[in-house]
Amino acid sequence: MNKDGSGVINEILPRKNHISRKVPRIKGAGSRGERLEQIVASNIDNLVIISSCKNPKFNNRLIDRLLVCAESSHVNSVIVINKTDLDIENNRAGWIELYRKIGYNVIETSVVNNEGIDKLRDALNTKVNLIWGQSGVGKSSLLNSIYRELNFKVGEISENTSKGKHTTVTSILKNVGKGTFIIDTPGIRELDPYGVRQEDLGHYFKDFVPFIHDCKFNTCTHNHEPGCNVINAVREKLISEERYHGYLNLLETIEDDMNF
Ligand SMILES: Nc1nc2c(ncn2[C@@H]2O[C@H](COP(=O)(O)OP(=O)(O)OP(=O)(O)O)[C@@H](O)[C@H]2O)c(=O)[nH]1
Ligand SMILES: [Mg+2]
Ligand SMILES: [Zn+2]
Repeated sequence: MNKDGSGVINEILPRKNHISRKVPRIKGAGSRGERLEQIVASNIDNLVIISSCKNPKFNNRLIDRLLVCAESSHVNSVIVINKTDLDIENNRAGWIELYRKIGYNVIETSVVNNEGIDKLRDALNTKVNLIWGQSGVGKSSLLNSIYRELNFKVGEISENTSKGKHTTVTSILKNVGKGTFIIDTPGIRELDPYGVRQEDLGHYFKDFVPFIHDCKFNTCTHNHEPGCNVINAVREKLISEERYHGYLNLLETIEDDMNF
């Protein structure tokens, strides 16, 4: 309890799940050393992954990393592609098709055009929602447009880098009524899932799962092994090459850091 009487713990509820990551590296500290688990939130129903079409540019690699966090924690994910008003060429279409085909709920939104806001509200309704994504993608803006009373601080985008300026600096949980909770979080700079072993990573790529069991070795990491059915599926275009490259990129990070 704090001196002013606030912050009382009434009851500790059982933890049905938790979302975690490796503690981010300190800038300039090098890549050596153990990276501990940072628990971001517990008892989550939805990991709401916010991305943007532009400013900052669409980042499918980060989406894939966030999906691994959700899958490995058995948490449902919702993918939001925001700022559709800036994507006049409709570059997002292929990505939307890809993630929907895998089975994810993908919602297109624009705070400017008020597009998809009702759909997003419905997806969050009666759930505990962790809102996660890069700085500047519009996490706080989207929450403000769904729940007018929130009035979260919204930042601008740097003209030079098209990136956000880390406006939200601490995670905030709010009860927005009818059993709906939202957690707005600061923008992610880097994200390494915690406690995921090389031989398990493939299981967290939902589109790989139907193929994994026919790999020659049951410890297959789908990288170089002979008789790998995931590699076959990529060749036959049954798995997207982009997803496979995202997988290899993550596999390498896990290899780099044996301490988890
Ligand atoms: N064009 C356009 N701009 C948007 C949209 N949504 C948000 N923005 C702008 O994007 C900028 C960043 O929005 P924020 O809501 O602060 O982004 P955030 O994800 O909360 O960023 P951090 O708190 O830094 O992690 C602001 O200038 C918003 O006005 C959108 O749908 N379209
Ligand atoms: Mg914010
Ligand atoms: Zn394999």
